[in-house]
Amino acid sequence: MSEVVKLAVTDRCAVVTIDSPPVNALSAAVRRGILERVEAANVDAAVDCIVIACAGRTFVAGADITEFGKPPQSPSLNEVIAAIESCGKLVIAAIHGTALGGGLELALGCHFRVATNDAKLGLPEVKLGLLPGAGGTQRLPRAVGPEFAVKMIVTGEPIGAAEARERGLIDDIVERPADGAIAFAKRVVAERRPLLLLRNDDSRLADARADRSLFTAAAAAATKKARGMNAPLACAEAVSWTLDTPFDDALKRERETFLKLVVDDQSKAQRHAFFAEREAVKVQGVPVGVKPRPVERVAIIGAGTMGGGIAMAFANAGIPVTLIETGEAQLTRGLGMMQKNWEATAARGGIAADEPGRRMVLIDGKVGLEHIRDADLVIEAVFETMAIKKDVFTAIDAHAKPGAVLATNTSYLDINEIAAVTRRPQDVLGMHFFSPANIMKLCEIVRADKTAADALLTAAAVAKRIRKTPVVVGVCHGFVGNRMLAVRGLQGEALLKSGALPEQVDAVITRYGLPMGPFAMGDLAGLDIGWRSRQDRGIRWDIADAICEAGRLGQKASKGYYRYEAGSRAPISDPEVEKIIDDTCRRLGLTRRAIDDQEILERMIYPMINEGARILEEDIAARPSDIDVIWLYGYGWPIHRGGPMFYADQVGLKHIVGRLEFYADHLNEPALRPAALLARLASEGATFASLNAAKSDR
Ligand code: T1G
Repeated sequence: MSEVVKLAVTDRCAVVTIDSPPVNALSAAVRRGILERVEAANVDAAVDCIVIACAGRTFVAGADITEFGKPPQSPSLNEVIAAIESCGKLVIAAIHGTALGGGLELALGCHFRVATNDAKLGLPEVKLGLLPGAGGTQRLPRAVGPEFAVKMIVTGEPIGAAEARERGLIDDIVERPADGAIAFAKRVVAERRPLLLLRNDDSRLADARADRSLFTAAAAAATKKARGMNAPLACAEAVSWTLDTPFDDALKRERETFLKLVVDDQSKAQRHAFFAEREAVKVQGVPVGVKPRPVERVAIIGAGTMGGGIAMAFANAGIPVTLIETGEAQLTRGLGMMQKNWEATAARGGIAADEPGRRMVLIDGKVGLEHIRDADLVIEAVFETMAIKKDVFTAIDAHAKPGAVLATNTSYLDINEIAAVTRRPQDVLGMHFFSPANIMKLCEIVRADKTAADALLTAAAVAKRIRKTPVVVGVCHGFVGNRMLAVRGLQGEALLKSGALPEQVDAVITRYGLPMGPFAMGDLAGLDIGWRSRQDRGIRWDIADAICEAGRLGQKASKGYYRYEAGSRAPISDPEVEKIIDDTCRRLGLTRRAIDDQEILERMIYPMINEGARILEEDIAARPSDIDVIWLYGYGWPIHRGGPMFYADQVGLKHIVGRLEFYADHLNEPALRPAALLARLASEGATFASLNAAKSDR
């Protein structure tokens, strides 16, 4: 009998307990175990009802994602659920933690569901480029109605127990899952309530079948943000079958659609992203037994856009913050921005109306660096010049208590140089947040040469506490993300010289799936930032500099690579820009030519992949999948493309090497010559994924 699924009979109730850590995923062994146990309980005369429960921290968190793409093993989840539905006894699911994907589908196959108050219930398959493949698209609408079901399934967002009961997804909220389920089952038997299966209950579909418009509107609203992804549309279509297709036919079509999506590149990319994120948080190269330092109080220096956003991220996680500025005026402005942001979120219903006040209370605004003395973690977010950073770190060193972790939010600068101005470089590292820092999920944790292992673990642990994804990287100019961004920027400049226009390049990049192209993004951030940084380093980008010299600094000047109407952020092509490009190229003796979209895509993305390979060669990133996580959560890389290094494997490294060599020769750009690692992997027929596997404990 199964080891991962146990059976115990109490008071004529069979409790089937799944015990397969860490999240009771429905592996083949678990599916077999449930089937065995349910069949055994069904024929046991001493049993009246069956409870499906889980041991450990959560109910079933879904199918076992590691099994996807491998030969299917029976029984399938549909077979397990069919066995539950055809068993003649009352079956009830006892939920705690999360009931997700196949886990919720299993529960939807039961007659009743109870859950603990903190439970979360959802069908997140769409986040893996899939749709629920074991009846979720047909049973959930019968539980909560098709309009709400399509929203849950297309967004993949879970709901809490209270809302689940209110909407009819669960029948009751209980203290202790199994005991509560047994008590509920006893009441059902005592009250002789009918044992109705969702597959046979179309009562919640009647309105939508009578008037389809509500459902159509809900499906349209839910799929609005599909942006080139197949799964959201497939999910909405499957739910629509509840309105016009018999249950078993729809179940069959759902399965066929699932099998199509599971082999699709988009789902492979999204499954890669799922595991890449979980690998990234595992800090490499830390001796066993090293523990993070305790962090209760945090001080943030600078209440500007970044400092304010970082402080909000801490307060959002309930962690008190001392926010330090050089003067009252700056402090008041910073605090005002934060209050306004939270109030805007509350106005949109993103947080409760009283939350802005509650979170502002956690922010203690101060003027003067002496106020960092009690902090366990100090995060500096001041102006991005080395001189100012060094001054501030000298002062931090004077005031911070021994053992405090000292982090800089620099986006580019050499953290070894910053650490060297302190007497405790072992406590110094980078915590590079992304704007807006209260929203963006990524935090690059930059390990400097002398950073202590426990300081590193402390920063990673704090990042997770404020719901960020920490990725550890090494010190170089721009670390991982911005270093690759600079290479893309350089190619953007080169493409304009070759003959492309900003709007053509941006269109290719947004069609690929990124939220914005490089030129519109430059205009949003302000072109003077890059211009100043190039001047500091004595670098000239002819066209970009000419645009700035013409006073076109971006949205803040109502013109940059595009022009902007007053009060609008919509980029408008401007013939003036084409003239600047033409004049600059004529002055440089360059002839521009027609450029097709494929060349633009290759010259935008392949050099980034090449730089990614160099970053791996230099151990600035530990794994190719870390680079993917950085681009997915820091730069809006489309999740259904998996990240630049995953994409490289899909395109084929040999092809990319060939194209880079072609461009290096024809554009006379030695920098495009393939990196040694990339060339080696390509010649060996190997992949970046093989490097991930080598570094993973999976
Ligand atoms: N399969 C395999 N491994 C899983 C897993 C799963 N479903 N869920 C988590 N893990 C591993 C994870 O890789 C990590 O491993 C460890 O468990 C802890 O996870 C038929 C098709 C449940 C909210 O999409 O959202 O059902 O790194 O670090 O932060 O229709 O895990 O330690 O080696 O994330 O506390 C649908 C996926 C599947 C839910 C817990 N289900 N999981 O979060 O821990 S498709 C999902 C989560 C499906 C059916 C279809 C989260 C969590 P390691 P963790 P956490």
